[in-house]
Amino acid sequence: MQIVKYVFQPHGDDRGQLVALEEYRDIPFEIKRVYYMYDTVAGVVRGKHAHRTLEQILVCIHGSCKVRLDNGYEKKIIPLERPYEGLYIANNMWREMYDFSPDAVLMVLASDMYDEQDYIRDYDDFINCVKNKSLKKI
Ligand code: T46
Repeated sequence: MQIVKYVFQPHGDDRGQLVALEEYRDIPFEIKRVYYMYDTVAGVVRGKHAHRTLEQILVCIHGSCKVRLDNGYEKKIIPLERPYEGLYIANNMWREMYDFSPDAVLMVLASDMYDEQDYIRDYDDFINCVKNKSLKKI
């Protein structure tokens, strides 16, 4: 599984750092939605779903967390601990976010509006979906 991590350009000077994200320039899709999570309770695992079409970039802009990605064949764990790094998550990818530091703020840039129909929340459904898609490719 190929992990796509973007390293954004920090514009630093003697006042501190600033990162700017522009669609199609720094982010490979039109940004239709931004959301973020914070005050995540210790030990919690968020996500536990895949998306049919949605693409996203996750940036832990404060603190740290880990993301487990699963494409149905392979799993990888990616630590997010720098405010200038973004993890790209394509569609049809099971994701779990966990190990949040108490001060973690995880920001997500999304390619589309919120749509519950786009979620695959059952792991067996996700596996069936992935396997059916690779069968169609043959
Ligand atoms: C994802 C991971 C990385 C909204 O009303 N609008 C929104 O745009 C979002 C994202 C959520 N919500 C509501 C729906 C739920 O009542 O906020 C509540 C928590 O959402 P959810 O349980 O889906 O949050 P996570 O952290 O499990 O997953 C989220 C995104 O939903 C998901 O697309 O990929 O972050």
